[in-house]
Amino acid sequence: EELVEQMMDDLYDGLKDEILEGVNILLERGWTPYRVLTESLVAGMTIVGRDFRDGILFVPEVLLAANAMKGGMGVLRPLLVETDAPRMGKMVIGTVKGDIHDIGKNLVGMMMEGAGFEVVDLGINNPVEKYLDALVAEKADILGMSALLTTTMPYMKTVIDTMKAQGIRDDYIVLVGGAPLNEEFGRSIGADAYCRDAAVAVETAKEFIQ
Ligand code: B1M
Repeated sequence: EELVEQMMDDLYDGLKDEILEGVNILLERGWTPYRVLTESLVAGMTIVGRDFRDGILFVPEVLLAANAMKGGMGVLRPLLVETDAPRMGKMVIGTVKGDIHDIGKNLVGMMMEGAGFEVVDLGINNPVEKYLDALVAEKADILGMSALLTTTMPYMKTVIDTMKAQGIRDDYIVLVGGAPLNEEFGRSIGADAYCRDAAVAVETAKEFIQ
């Protein structure tokens, strides 16, 4: 698809208006919001990530790409969260302390809402107290934590260990995700599950909530 190729270039170049236009055109062509999301925006960001890693792109360019991606997600959001699915449960989600990456977390939040979950988004850079206060105040069923850095992912263990120390670990389903994690890491820190992507997060949450 030519337009999708173009959109990947536009995302790479951080062209938000062009991304908004592309998203709308794909929707008009009958693409599902999820397909637009994964095949144009997420795929485009993967290329940005590769060139960021290889030192071809730098933080300012990646910020622009992230901003363009968020613009596109803004168009898709109402479509993804619109649902007549029965109410499933409540999730508190946030990116861990020291980490400001939020695109993946936002995406998980949207997909969870679309599946009928209520989502409380704590944003980025969350210390353990923020998670625990929100879980209690919101009477949540699920804690979702996101980390994109190898240096911040260990903080997930800090949160789970604090929950254990307070005797509340088993009151919640704890799901973790983010690019540098894997199943083994999830197990080792005592999470209930590692979720590879937003779709897996939804499926996993549904399994646990039943
Ligand atoms: Co950053 N960054 N970044 N960055 N950045 C990465 C993560 C990196 C892998 C890039 C690279 O080198 N290849 C690298 C980490 C290396 C490492 O730790 N091993 C990196 C680095 C080094 C950094 C800085 C340190 C750079 C610097 O300053 N020198 C810095 C750190 C800032 C900080 O957090 N303290 C930094 C900054 C930034 C920007 C601000 C420029 C920007 C973030 C903008 C924003 O989020 N608002 C940014 C971006 C955009 C990236 C990449 C390119 C893309 C991340 C992204 O949005 N992906 C990223 C490269 C990469 O990941 N390959 C990179 C798209 C998103 C849809 O995928 O987030 O993986 P993802 O989410 C997926 C799944 O992981 C999963 O579902 C999502 C949807 O399918 N998932 C969950 C995620 N969270 C979940 C939670 C769940 C369940 C599933 O809970 C239940």
